[in-house]
Amino acid sequence: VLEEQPYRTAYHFQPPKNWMNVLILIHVPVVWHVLLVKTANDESADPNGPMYYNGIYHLFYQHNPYGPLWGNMTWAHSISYDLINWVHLDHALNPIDPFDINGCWSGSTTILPGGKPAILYTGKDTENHEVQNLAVPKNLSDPLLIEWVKSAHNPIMTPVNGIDPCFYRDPTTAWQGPNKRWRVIVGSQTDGHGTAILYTSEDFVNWTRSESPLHSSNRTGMWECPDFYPVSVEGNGRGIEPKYVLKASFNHQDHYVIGHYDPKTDIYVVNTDFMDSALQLRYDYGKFYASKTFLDSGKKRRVLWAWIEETDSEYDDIEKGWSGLQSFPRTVSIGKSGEQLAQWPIKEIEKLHSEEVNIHDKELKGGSVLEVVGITGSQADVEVSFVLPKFEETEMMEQNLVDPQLLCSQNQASVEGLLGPFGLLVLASKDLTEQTAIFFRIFRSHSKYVVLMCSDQSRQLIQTRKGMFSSDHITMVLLGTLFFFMNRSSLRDEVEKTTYGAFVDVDPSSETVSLRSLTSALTNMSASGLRKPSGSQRPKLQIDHSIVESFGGEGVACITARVYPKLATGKEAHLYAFNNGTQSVKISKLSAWSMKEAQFFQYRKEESHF
Ligand code: DQQ
Repeated sequence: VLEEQPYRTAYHFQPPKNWMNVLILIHVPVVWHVLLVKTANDESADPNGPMYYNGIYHLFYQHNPYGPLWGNMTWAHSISYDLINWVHLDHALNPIDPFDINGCWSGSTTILPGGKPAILYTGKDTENHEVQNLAVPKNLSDPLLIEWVKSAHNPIMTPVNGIDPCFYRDPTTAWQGPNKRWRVIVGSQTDGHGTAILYTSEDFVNWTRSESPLHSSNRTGMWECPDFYPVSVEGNGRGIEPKYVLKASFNHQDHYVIGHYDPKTDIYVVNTDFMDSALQLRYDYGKFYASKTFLDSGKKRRVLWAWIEETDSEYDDIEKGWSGLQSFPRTVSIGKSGEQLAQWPIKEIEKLHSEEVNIHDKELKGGSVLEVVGITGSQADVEVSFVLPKFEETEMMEQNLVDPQLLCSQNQASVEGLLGPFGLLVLASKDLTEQTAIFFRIFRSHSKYVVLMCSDQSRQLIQTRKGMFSSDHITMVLLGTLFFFMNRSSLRDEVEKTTYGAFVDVDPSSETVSLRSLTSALTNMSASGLRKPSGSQRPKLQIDHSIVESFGGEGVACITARVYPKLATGKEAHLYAFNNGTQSVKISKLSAWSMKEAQFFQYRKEESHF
């Protein structure tokens, strides 16, 4: 399948497509036959209602069962014992009732007292108005919770009293306040500004709108798929003091704020509001949308999923017969600064590790490229730490803090600097005609250093003094300057090749924090007593055919990119480390693993003959 479908992933969650296989799942006390059947043309979008329930992980997601483009929104349902291997079940919610006939849109699950899960979701009703609905498992003794029934009370929340029926959706997981009343928020907009409308309820069926929203912001438009949850912070000897994260999806990006929430009064006060801070806190600075977290009570962690869109054309999606991936699940917790979240691929990723390659203490001179051989370049997990030399000077950043994406676009992997660009070339063809560069550059901005992380997929005419990538691609020489026409991530013209950027762990008030995460040599250079980075601070990358997820600075700066190489597919995909700065850098350690394929099965229940 991977040969016919070079962009299908091996370990990122996707709906079934052209899979044929047989599995027997024995589930005490029932014996199930599970067969894999052929299906075609699937679209998968927002993760919905992920939950951990009675030892099983459930993932629901926005799904078009009839085609590879958005439409006919249905809640597809898959289950897993390890968040790695999945069984696709029957759809949980189909758009067939007056209150959701035009689509079962996004929502969440809540586990009610007594261990009863409930789904709250948005229905597009007969008038195309957005309303909120309730569904519960048909049979709680079914360990897989395959069938769900919609409440006879639906819709249970409607767009009245000034709520725009076209901007009213995506209820969160509900939570109980000290008075035991349930609370839930619904994404909306008021006068064009993003709003989280707050509702409360005694019985989970009758909901009352609170006078004030939980939060709103006049710096954003409509909020889709809000998420609201506590994150624990170590107090100064006062134990654990939770902060609360509010995430909202807008502008094709997932932004979050951190603040204090008083469950008695439902007053939420944020540290810095959406779009206000120079950092503009986001889960991910690449493609990552409509995300949703859940509490994994088994492993005591919060896990984050997101919809990763295609960036090829709709025509390509129709050709491929599918579109949309789910991000690899990440743990999310508060970062060391207490001001940002840190994400990391869940530990279970190690189950898929196969061949391993290690490189230690390898100097990368300016202008050099080093191939990492011995692993599957199209399907890999990579961790690397770079050590910089002692340095006196580096490039100045003109303004205090500018847009990192813009900085990355202007200073691509091939644009020589002093300290950087250095990093990895992934999904690269042997001759480097195709390559996606994940790299760092160090700038000085006034009295502090700033670490920029970029994911460079671009296709641009670029100018450089020296051509390190491929002399085949020199298109002209003008006044001693070389001009290169770089296709970078793909020779294909019709795919989007946006360059993404993020500042790594920058805390404008503390140089220590901003530099800690990258290298120990940076540590040496500073007299401010910076700590040596631990293993987990090493940048990490997950490569899976058409997706690259990169984690910098202990996971406070993450960038996900979709890449559609023409040459660098399957066995032709290579991995390189590179340095295109004038100063040498050292790889103190690089570990890379080929990744095995995760198993995906389609469930079909049959009469048992056992
Ligand atoms: N997708 C759903 C909506 C949500 C949007 C519809 C976000 O409920 O707001 O498929 O991608």
